[in-house]
Amino acid sequence: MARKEPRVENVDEKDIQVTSPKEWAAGIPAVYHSLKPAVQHMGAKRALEATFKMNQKDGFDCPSCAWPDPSHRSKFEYCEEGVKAVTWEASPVIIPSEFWAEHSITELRGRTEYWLGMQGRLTEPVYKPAGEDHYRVISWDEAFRIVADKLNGLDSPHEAAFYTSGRTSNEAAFLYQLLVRGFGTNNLPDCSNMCHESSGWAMGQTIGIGKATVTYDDFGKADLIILMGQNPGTNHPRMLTALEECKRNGGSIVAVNPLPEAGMRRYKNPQKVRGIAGKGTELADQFLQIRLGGDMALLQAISKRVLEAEEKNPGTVLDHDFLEKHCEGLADLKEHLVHLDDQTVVEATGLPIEEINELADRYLRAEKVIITWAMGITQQKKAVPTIKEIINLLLLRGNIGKPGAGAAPIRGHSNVQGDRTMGIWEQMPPAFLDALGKEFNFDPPRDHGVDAVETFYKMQEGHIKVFVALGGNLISAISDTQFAEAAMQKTEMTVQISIKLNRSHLITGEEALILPTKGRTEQDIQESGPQFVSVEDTVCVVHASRGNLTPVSQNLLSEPAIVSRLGALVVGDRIDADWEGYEKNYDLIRDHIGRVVDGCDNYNERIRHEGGFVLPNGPRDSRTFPTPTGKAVLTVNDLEAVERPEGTLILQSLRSHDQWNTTIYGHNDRYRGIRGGRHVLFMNAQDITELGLADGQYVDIHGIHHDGAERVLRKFRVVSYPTPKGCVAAYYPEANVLVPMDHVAEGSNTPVSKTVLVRVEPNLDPAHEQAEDFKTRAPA
Ligand SMILES: Nc1nc2c(c(=O)[nH]1)N[C@H]1C(S)=C(S)[C@@H](COP(=O)(O)OP(=O)(O)OC[C@H]3O[C@@H](n4cnc5c(=O)[nH]c(N)nc54)[C@H](O)[C@@H]3O)O[C@H]1N2
Ligand SMILES: Nc1nc2c(c(=O)[nH]1)N[C@H]1C(S)=C(S)[C@@H](COP(=O)(O)OP(=O)(O)OC[C@H]3O[C@@H](n4cnc5c(=O)[nH]c(N)nc54)[C@H](O)[C@@H]3O)O[C@H]1N2
Ligand code: SF4
Ligand SMILES: [Mo]
Repeated sequence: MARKEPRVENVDEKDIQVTSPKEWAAGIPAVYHSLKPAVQHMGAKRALEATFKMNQKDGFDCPSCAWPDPSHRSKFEYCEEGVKAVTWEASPVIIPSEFWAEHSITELRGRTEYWLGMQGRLTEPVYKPAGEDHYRVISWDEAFRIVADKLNGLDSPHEAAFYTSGRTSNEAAFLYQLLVRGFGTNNLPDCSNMCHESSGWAMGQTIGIGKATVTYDDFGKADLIILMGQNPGTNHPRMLTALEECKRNGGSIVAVNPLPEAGMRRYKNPQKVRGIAGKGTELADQFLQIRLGGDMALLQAISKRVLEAEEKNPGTVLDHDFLEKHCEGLADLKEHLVHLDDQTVVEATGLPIEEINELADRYLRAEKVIITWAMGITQQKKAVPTIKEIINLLLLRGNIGKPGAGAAPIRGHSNVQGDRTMGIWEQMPPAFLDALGKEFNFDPPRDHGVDAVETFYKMQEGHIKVFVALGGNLISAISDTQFAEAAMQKTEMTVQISIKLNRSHLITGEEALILPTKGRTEQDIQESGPQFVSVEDTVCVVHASRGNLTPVSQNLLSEPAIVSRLGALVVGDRIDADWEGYEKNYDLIRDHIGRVVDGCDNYNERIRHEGGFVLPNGPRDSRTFPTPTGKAVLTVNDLEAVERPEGTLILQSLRSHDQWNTTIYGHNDRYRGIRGGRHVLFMNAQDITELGLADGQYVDIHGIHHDGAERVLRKFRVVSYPTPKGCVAAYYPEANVLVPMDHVAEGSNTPVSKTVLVRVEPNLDPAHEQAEDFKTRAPA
């Protein structure tokens, strides 16, 4: 394919513009904005080929988020974000061989993630020898040999860590964990460690399974959906269609969020005439503008009101039959919540008591309730107990295991849930390891491996010497950027299997390699013919995904091919694996999956059914709870206030509308009214005044932590925004500099990216003292 030049605009943070935040999401502007870049970069033909196959039964799974497809699909089962993801991946712009001689690694480190991503697709394996500052192109054989020799030369397999990001297919993930365990370690950190790990722990300990207990159709059947700590308008856009369906069927929706996110207010469905012409559907019936970290108190307050209502009208409020048959712990929970006082709740949540009462009334009136949540809940110090409180509230009225009701952690990466099902976890349970060992005739390691945060401590201590990543951009995604980069640079070798350039390729070990791979959208033809892969969505539906575009280069290997070739050299015949065969025919991988992974029997056959199949889920299907006692557990959790000393603020880090995690598509955050920049700090107007600052002023944001280390982000613009007093927000991954590595959720070790203590000071750089060029929003 002919090289096309990347078009990279020069983004000057000085020209940032701010207007009022939007009240609605999607509709015509969204479709227009989404199609424009696709057509510009890809050419109309390739763009159309891509979008028409996205999320169709014979096409590829949208590589963006994990939101499910309805069983009746329209011709346009995609959203703006999906189109952006596909465009970013499938644009036929490639990095030429000369690039590596022209740019030193040091120079590239000065570039932004946006610039790096816009250079185009990686198509050749490259290698940076020790002591050099440039990558150079090498052959695939050389690349595999260098990595294998290094791994095989380690004193212990635990000196290597193997990261996975959640776009990886089930087939690649299964082979990868086999390679790692065959090699002899459980060091399998993944993006989930930073994402829904807290959900997995809390749900595992209470209902016995860390996955959503709802199906797609349940959203349309619910009387009430409570969305907590989630911004679906940007991060799961087609979820708004499911919410709209709930409303059309007479259900109501409540959003609990510090920010009035656009999609929560009004939604214009781009696939419906009324969405384009009308005002759209009002989605949220109630919006509770909660303080950062206040959710646990809110949930306890609602549960307490449920229990009080039962006291008043015995036998009519709780689902006694369900509680007796299927649950334990009710008495302790009752006893605990009696002592909760309203004052504590009001302080923690910042919510008027009337709003809390209103939500309790809504909950009591509804027969079928779904609670959904995402990063606003999971990336908190008390995330695990908070999610346990979600489960408590649901269990009290039997809202698990019946139509239109359930617990719904909304996953991020398109296959992050499938990767876990396939064994990507540093702590897979013994039953899985037994089955794996039996299938491949070896003894898998049993000691738990390291998670994402632990990986960095082990690197810093010199215990992890080789780092391999199957996708992702861990150095930008993890907390404490300075600490993390220093730790990564202590390793002896870093190996990144990637589709595009990112910062993780530039913060390297002594030696480093980049192995380019095919994307989800691209055809994958092997010796036995065209191949497909499979993925699992947020509601446990497993289905096939077939790329249809011509790969941007014929030199690319698929992820399963890369992992098999490494497996042959690193593990070889130490286990009974047909490494050569897997690459030729992915059915062979699926045969193993069918025998090893719970719920995947006859995988090859069932994955070929139209629309795939649904994995079993005890709580959802039959109110069977795979806990040690066979019962769902109501838990007692102690509240702890988020401390905010005078003069400090609590910062959350979040996603803009123009990014995919660490991938920056552009510099606008349309729904929040930001154009042309990302270096902004959203702040409550009263805080701005009290701190003697002005809207639009440049400030420095200092992290405050007991270790006293300097963590600072300089020259960010203050943007007056409807966020609760004391709570500020900035974009991830820029804000990761401020999150201390040991600031993690209790129990799940997930970085607490949503409550970081900071201090804000005027930036004293004379050139920026005045913010005259700042275009403030017109008064609302
Ligand atoms: N376009 C796009 N789609 C994506 C992604 C992307 O980057 N871009 N990322 C994917 C991934 S991996 C994930 S995990 C998901 C993330 O999806 P989200 O969880 O929606 O992502 P965030 O931007 O982190 O937004 C967190 C939301 O929680 C709110 N929040 C923060 N703190 C609190 C709190 O203490 N309490 C409550 N109640 N709310 C709070 C924030 O205001 C914000 O609305 O999206 C996935 N989809
Ligand atoms: N402060 C803060 N930190 C956070 C978060 C937050 O909200 N705040 N969110 C956390 C969350 S929820 C997550 S999930 C993590 C995300 O952490 P990661 O999953 O590590 O990061 P991504 O940005 O999703 O990874 C993007 C890279 O993946 C590669 N890639 C894309 N598609 C493919 C593919 O098909 N194959 C391969 N091999 N590579 C591919 C590309 O090279 C791209 O640069 O970040 C976490 N970090
Ligand atoms: S909602 Fe998520 S999976 Fe669906 S099209 Fe949009 S980005 Fe893709
Ligand atoms: Mo995520």
